[in-house]
Amino acid sequence: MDLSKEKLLEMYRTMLKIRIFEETALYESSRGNVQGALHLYIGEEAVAVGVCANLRKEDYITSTHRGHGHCIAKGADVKRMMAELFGKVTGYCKGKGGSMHIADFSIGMLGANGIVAGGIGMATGAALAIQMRKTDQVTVCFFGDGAANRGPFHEGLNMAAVWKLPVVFVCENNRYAQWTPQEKVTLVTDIADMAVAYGMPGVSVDGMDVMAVYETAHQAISRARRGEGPTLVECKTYRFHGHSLGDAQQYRSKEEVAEWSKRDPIKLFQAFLQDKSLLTEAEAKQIEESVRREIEEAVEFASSSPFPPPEEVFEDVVSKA
Ligand SMILES: Cc1ncc(C[n+]2csc(CCOP(=O)(O)OP(=O)(O)O)c2C)c(N)n1
Ligand SMILES: [Mg+2]
Repeated sequence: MDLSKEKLLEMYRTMLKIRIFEETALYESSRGNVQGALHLYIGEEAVAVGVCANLRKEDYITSTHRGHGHCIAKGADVKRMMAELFGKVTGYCKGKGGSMHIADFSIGMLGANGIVAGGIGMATGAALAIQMRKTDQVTVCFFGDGAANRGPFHEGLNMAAVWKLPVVFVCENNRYAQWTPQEKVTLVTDIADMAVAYGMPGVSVDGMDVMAVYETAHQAISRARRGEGPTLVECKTYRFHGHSLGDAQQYRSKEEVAEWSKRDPIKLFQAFLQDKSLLTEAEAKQIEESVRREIEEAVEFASSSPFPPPEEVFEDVVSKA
């Protein structure tokens, strides 16, 4: 696949941006500045970036409880994201939603989602809307291996296949649903094999390799854009941190984490770019410094923004007292 140097470096920068955003959020959480839960995407950056590098601004994505990477890869503003984590009025949900409710319709980011598999029905519906409007947009639905065992997975994939909807289902198989290993709850090794049940193509790809993800997603997204229907893409990946903050991680060994960490997707991509003489050590450092500055500015923005005023506590919420 022929991608320009500019595009490849942009992908590299976005992966770093996700990583540094989250490392910073974790640090700020330890200082008491983040309100609510944090599910870190660290280790899985190649999936969001490899997929979203194929998307246009007007395309849609749906996300999960582990959504920062999807938001950033689709072009969300890290200042408003950080402010949302800090519970500030300048955040995406005016500080009332937190990490799991970030959405930005202006860039087609239809929402993180605290309900496991909740995005599958939304993505299918958004794809139906595209089909009815007869545009060539596509929807990408990100979800986890755990979500593949919930009812909406069956309903969404079946309907999307039958109606040939322009949607790509991207399963981020990080081997665990909270503390439950995949093999305890799913007897197929490759979740991509489940696609057979719906009559759609299913492809399994190395989710630590951003170029492999890009190429696989490219095929699936192009197919959807041509009106040929959905694909199930399974990305084999791994989260380097616990499920969320305070996870003692007794369900996996330190050795297992260390083994997967050797295939850190950012380091792999850096090595790939250096091997192709597309990135020097000095350029890598420069990119990292510029990303660090951008995230520092986001923290400054979040810190200096006010909390929502108490008199607005019942505004923007679904139910009122
Ligand atoms: C319907 C529903 N059931 C249970 C939960 C609690 N819960 C939150 S995340 C999670 C695990 C999800 O695993 P997976 O889909 O593999 O995503 P991952 O966390 O690995 O990214 C569970 C069970 C929930 N949020 N929603
Ligand atoms: Mg999982």
